[in-house]
Amino acid sequence: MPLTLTDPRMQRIADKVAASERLTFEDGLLLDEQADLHTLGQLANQVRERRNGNYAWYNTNIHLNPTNVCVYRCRFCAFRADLKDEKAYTFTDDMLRTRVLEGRASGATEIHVVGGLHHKKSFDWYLNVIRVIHQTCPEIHIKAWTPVEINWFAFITKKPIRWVLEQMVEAGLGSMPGGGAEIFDEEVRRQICEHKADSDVWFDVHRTAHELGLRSNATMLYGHVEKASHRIDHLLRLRDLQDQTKGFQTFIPLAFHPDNTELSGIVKPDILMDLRMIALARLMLDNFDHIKAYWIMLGEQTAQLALSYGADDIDGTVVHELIYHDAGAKTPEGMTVEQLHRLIREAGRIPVERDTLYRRVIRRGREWSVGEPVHAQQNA
Ligand code: V47
Ligand code: SF4
Repeated sequence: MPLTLTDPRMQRIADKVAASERLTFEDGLLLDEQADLHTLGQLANQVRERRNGNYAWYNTNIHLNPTNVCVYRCRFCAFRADLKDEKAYTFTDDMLRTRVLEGRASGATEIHVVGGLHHKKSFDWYLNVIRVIHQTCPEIHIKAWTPVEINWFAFITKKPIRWVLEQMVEAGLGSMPGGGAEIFDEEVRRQICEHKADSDVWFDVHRTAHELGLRSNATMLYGHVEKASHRIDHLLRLRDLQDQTKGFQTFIPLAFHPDNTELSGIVKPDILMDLRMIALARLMLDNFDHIKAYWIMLGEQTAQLALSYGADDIDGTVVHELIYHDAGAKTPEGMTVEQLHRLIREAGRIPVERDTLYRRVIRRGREWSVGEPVHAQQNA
């Protein structure tokens, strides 16, 4: 029987949540493995409403994956291609400009840039991707590269990670997304993404980015070979770095999509697991302001429900998303602002447009500007 508040251990956890006390590894394990879903959701919703009131954040953004050619072969990845594959592609400068101008025309305040590690492309090529985007539309915030890419750039240039990040910032980089985290446990990494940057590198890059004043996000890929203990360990490692740097903004649990991957024998996590992960993240990451229900990956209805299970952010009007759609996501590749508003209001929340740094976006016709950052806990 799933545990509810009639169980004394669950009641102790509920008391801690009510008193804003930190949960332990053992608490997390109990919640992940044994808690009744709705009890878990109610506890997470308490934290969510305490921090973010009734608001649900979204942003108007576009995605750009400059190349899918990649030296690595992560077993969960359906996006990558070999150089000679039919589906291999690489953006030219003109394609970059076209995509960014398309983004500006649709009102985007952010561009999210990640891709493969192309062994024929130099660091200057990657730097140029950021420079061209920035020069084409300097008002659009560039959220780009994962530690896997930053580490690759350090490897090909034989320069320190700090130097790589500084070059990127000079070219126009504004912040970093949360990808490449997968599951930090080394044995799980060996099974799903051997050879790729390890968890020490992932943390080193984010720590350095935070030291340079960049904000970043964090993710966790769940629903493949990992166990509950790996998930809790993952969340606690993030909580530790956040205690030290306070540089993370948002945590995004990512459900594994198995289609067209080497792990296609695994069944995709169901809605119950998706909601559990959102709630668990909200409860364990007590020093993260935001938990994102990435609707592209969860589907619209699960994302709506997630807004009552701990999530306060729903990502954006993402267009041209490839990573999940290559892996079988059936959601549309983009959604309009009107559709996003409807989705959030139907869930009983108030939609608020934010920029990448969680400042309210104020729109007048086709023009937009930003207000002050809205700090979590001030909104309630
Ligand atoms: O690192 C790859 C994951 C990540 C699959 O920071 C897969 O705002 C599931 O990090 N099934 C990239 N997941 C996406 C990402 C992200 C997405 C949305 C918002 C933000 C943000 C970051 O996608 C990769 C990997 O963990 N991924 N393939 C797959 N088949
Ligand atoms: Fe390459 Fe990223 Fe796919 Fe891994 S997840 S194979 S690093 S594109």
